[in-house]
Amino acid sequence: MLAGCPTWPEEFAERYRQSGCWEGITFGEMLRQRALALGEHIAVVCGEQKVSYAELDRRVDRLVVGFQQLGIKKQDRVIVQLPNIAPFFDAIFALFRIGALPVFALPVHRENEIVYLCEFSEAAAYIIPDKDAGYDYCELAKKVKTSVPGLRHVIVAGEPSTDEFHAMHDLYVDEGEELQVEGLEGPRSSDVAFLQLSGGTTGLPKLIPRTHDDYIYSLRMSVEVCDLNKDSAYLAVLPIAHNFPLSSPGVLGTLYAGGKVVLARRASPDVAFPLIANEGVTITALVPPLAIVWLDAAESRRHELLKLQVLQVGGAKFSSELAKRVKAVMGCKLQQVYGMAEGLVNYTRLNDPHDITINTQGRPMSPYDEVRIVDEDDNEVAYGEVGELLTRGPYTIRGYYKAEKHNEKAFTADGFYRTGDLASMTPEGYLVIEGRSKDQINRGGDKVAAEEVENHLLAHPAVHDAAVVAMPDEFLGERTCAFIIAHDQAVTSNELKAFLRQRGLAAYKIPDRVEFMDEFPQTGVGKVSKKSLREFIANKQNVLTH
Ligand code: OOB
Repeated sequence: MLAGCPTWPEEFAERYRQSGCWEGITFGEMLRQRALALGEHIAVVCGEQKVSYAELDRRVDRLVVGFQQLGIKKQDRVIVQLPNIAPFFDAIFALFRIGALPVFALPVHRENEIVYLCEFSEAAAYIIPDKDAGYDYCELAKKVKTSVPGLRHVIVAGEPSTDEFHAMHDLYVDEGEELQVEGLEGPRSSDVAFLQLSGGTTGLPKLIPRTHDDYIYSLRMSVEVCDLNKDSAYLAVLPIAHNFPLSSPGVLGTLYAGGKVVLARRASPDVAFPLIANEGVTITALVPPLAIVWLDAAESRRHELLKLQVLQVGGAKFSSELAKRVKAVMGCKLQQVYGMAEGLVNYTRLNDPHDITINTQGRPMSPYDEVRIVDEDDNEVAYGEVGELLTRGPYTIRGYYKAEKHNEKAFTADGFYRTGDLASMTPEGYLVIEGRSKDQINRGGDKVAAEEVENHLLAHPAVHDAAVVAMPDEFLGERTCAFIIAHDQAVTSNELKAFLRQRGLAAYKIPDRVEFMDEFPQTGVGKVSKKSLREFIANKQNVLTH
């Protein structure tokens, strides 16, 4: 097992194995099994390209050898920052087979995040597209490579702009050659398969170690709850490196079920609706702001959505008013999904009564998930009362990667993960998300750690103090407001935003609004009262809009 990854105590591991949660197979084996069973059945559709299960399996083997020839080996970490394109699957399954660990970055991440990920995970390689959505990832990689000398290889799924980088298409060895490569021991199912990025509440993002056993179990349960099979077609519109479209049931769940993954390069109805019609898409997943855009477009375009059976919405709270519109406007079932990259995933079930589907965020997908809702003293509260949600189970991590100190706070002594979400539970066991106790802004599904942005703001010479909070927003649910006490009264909001951009911070973390103050409101013990700041900005917005 990779050092720095806390794992389940043996008695729990034993229970999860005995009860059949953990099947004992790796991702590499899972793909091989599907290829043998399904052969030429289509696994992935990306634009004109259609890849069968057998072909995907062969491509992966050919790439395994290419990666090995570069020196990528078991337990190496490899940053994967790819958009929704077919080579994503070649790359991650090849790494899985070697036992190297993808570290999943999102396409929106920039120099600041990538340099940190490379350094913290001591990455051996970094995989990027050449360009995507008008952004040049080779330029980004050049900057990253200069800052991180230990990064051995940059691999481009596309055309590299410099000879220093490898074109991924050159790394696939010819068919047959892979048979000559020996000594591939591969990982065990209990090994960590990859590292996911956490939404974060601290100054620096945390990495989430997920094992083959635990993640494949989460796929199996998702597939069961979402009723996926060989005839299902899942449209990936959200970036597939994120846990929701990756595994709930997402693209990997679809491959587990033997279905067809359809990749969308853009999330807009103009791109996605024709794909739904032409590829016979049966299920897709959105965050709430996108669901609003789709609902509006669907009013006049319902004929394109006839095959769609299920629309999943999650990542942030979906209001019941919007939830009510889904069936009427889009003609398909709504499924609410409340999950987290750390593990626990909750779904409303496809046959749940309307009232539950509209008003709750679902219930845990596994009978082995343990959830507790507790007050500030960690005592359990009664049904219907609000408290912090704690969870433990066969696919929920026991600790972040190399974060011993933080883990003491983020997990209870008996291994429950403190989600930082405020929830209540109905007598039927369904969860309703009521708010958040963690210092994070949920910007329409994109998570922003207040402390991370505050630290960047504090690096500006004119900033004396900074406090970042959420402000309500009709479209995104929340946006980010930065309160600043400045040394230098001349500094402007635009200057501060430009400063953060210059530091290479991803765009979604740049505050939407900056407010200057002489001093911050304080709590009884003299801490900055973020509650007062949130109220202040919400009131100010109200005054402006009414
Ligand atoms: C998903 O994963 P993350 O890791 O980006 O974010 C997790 C956090 C949760 O702790 C919660 O604060 C929020 O996102 N969240 C929701 C929600 N789904 C996630 N808050 C309210 N309502 C919901 N339906 O976002 C994620 C991972 C797997 C499946 C679905 C979402």
